Amino acid sequence: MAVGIFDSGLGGLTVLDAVQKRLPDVDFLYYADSAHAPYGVRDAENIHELTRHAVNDLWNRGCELVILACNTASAAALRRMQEEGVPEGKRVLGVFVPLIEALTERQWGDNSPPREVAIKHVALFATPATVSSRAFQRELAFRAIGVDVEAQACGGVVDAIEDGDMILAEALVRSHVDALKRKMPEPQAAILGCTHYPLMADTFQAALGPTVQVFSQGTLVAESLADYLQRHPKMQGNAEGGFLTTGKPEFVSDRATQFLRRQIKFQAA
Ligand code: DGN
Repeated sequence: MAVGIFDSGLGGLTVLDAVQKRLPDVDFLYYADSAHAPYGVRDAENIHELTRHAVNDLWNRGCELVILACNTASAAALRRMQEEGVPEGKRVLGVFVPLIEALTERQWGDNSPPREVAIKHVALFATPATVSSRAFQRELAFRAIGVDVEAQACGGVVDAIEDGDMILAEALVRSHVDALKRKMPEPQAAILGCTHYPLMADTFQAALGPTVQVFSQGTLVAESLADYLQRHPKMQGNAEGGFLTTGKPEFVSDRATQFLRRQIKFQAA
């Protein structure tokens, strides 16, 4: 029994880590499309194609529920995949809704009309593809009115983190926060809308200042998933847990072990 977790590469391991801590009795089948990562600089059509292929693979391996841990894939592909229709008994969910529910203090599955919320000025930090999709703003508009979102495309941060160059990653984060503040001097909240950014949460918080509430995804997704599985226990499916990659398994295992600081062994997808 395993829930599928899809990411373009290793970043989704931050989400996996959080859901495993929250749900220690649930198995997960993690799928990294390392051969095509990063997605953040690809066009929406290509991201949709790659995401659909990977999600189909996870469904065919017996996962009933697949979480798109990748924001870029959630932004470019999720709504379209849901509209195209998913096979009977299968589900695919993304990472934006738990974030937006936390921001708007709405309950999971609350489909009432959009309403006024307390936080009015929100900074969104994400990859260029997520920012240009405007998917976060679209989803937010279904649930809240009067919220002003200023988005900052954080080019280079994912690559710096994946290369283990944290000094460069920190410098880039600071310069992206400065750029955001030139457009929105006093954000009340900041959304870290990329799998990799929780690893830089302290740098974001320091650059933004102590009054800004920083929302990261891992724990929010974990809470939403725990709630969902309690109501839909059969969605745990009948796949075996583990780690799959479209890249070279040994290379990806080494990088993943460094990234998460625990031993991880990937197999070829
Ligand atoms: N996983 C991607 C995201 O959350 O946007 C970041 C990595 C990438 O493919 N650019």
